[in-house]
Amino acid sequence: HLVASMVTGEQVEETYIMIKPDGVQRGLVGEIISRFEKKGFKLTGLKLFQCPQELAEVHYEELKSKSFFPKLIGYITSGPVVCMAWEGVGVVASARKLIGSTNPLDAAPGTIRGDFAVQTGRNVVHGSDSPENGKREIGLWFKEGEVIQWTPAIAPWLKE
Ligand code: IDP
Repeated sequence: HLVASMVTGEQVEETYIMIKPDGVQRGLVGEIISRFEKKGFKLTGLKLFQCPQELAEVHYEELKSKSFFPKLIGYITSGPVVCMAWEGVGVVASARKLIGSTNPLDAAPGTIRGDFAVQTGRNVVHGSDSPENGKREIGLWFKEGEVIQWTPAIAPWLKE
């Protein structure tokens, strides 16, 4: 990985993707996972999880001063979420494109939020906003041993 990425200037990254409680309640789990799978990224972590208040607060600590923060914490802890780690070249920015704008009314059709949501407070899915935050968030949400390194058999059909 490392040598290939240094030669081509392409960086293998990790991102934390989470199906929020509304996505789980609305039966969108399969649909959302499918979009990342079909794109060609590698799933390295996956679990259904009831998020405790403290973890929600740490995950969203940058938004602590916002007026919507208490509601955001209430939303994220209101039911189970699906936690995922995905790996690939440029996966962080690409996943953000697949997810669409924060406000689903601004999100392009074809994106997850564009296709399945109407309000910022119920926008179905989370994706890390930088490679650094991808690593940080995977570290927050997954325990050691829950993220698996593996080689998909189709790898040569996705990257030359
Ligand atoms: P992002 O999820 O697209 O990266 P951020 O600005 O990082 O967007 O906000 C994190 C999450 O906080 C949003 O996905 C959304 O669930 C919630 N949020 C952001 N702004 C608002 C708001 O104005 N009202 C309610 N919830 C908000």
